[in-house]
Amino acid sequence: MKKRILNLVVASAIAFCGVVSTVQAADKVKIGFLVKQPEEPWFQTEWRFADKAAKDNGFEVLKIAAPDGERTLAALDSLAANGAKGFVICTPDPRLGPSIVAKAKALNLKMVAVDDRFVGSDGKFMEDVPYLGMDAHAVGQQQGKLLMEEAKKRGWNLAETGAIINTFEELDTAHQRTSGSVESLIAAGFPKDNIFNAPNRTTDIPGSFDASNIMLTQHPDKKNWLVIGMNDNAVLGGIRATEGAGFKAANVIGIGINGTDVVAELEKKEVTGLYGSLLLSPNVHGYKTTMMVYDWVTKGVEPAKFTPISDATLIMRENFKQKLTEMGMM
Ligand code: FCA
Repeated sequence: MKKRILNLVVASAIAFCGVVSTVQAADKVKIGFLVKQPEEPWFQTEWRFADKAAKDNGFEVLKIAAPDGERTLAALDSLAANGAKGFVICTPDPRLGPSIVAKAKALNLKMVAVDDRFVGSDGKFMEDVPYLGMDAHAVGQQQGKLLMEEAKKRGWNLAETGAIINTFEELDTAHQRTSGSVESLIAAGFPKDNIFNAPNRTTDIPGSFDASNIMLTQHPDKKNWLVIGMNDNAVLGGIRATEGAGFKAANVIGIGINGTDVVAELEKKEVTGLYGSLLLSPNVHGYKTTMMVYDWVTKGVEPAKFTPISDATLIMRENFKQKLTEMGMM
């Protein structure tokens, strides 16, 4: 009998705890984190650190894929319906800015843009929307400078060297990076006539592979290639294209941007044309933007309109594991 009563007490205690924890979960502040390319390790890393911010501070992050305008706007409705108070977004298209702002206002959601800055109907940045991003031009300049240093180290004849520039002009951050890179090439004495723009249709490996491939076919006289692009995938596609065209790793130098999306490449047994990547701070991008929204909705602290993040570290085969581990990303 005693045992039965004890069991009953334990059971009701468990049930009570269950109710309490459900209530707590329902009460937790919810914040959305929408990204344009959830398959990219860059965005997965941002998500991971957004989750860390939530765990450290006892709130919840709703991670949502937003690959196009329709799904982005629908996601905002469902965020509001789920009781979210705000969101961070890397938009699939900066020109969606005005519709996203209007929808967020109507649903009473606070928002911070990350990585890709909103562009208004006048073609100018929507500077009223809080934004966190990197100094894209400076990072591009660094990419070009490092590529030239490595080409010089290899003793390449620049007259026989081509540079493929994987461009994506409709995205400002991409334009800033690739134009910065080209500036550095020219400043370091790279022949202008050997710089070939390869407009990418999509910002992924197939997009840069196709565009780079066309350039390689059009310039069969070049013996060496520099591969440039706005991020790791834009460079990786170019590297794959040089391999397809029969170039050896010794005749190709590519340096990515992001650092998150080259781990598998740098782990390959055989050295490839990908020399390294400029590792940015997706940990900071993910954690900080999430906290900006959280502090805004819970404490009324309005975030700065522009938060620049400027660190970029060159990672290569020799140091990538150590650097990524140091930053909690391995
Ligand atoms: C853009 C790119 C991402 C990353 C980010 C900082 O959104 O698409 O790969 O480089 O900027």
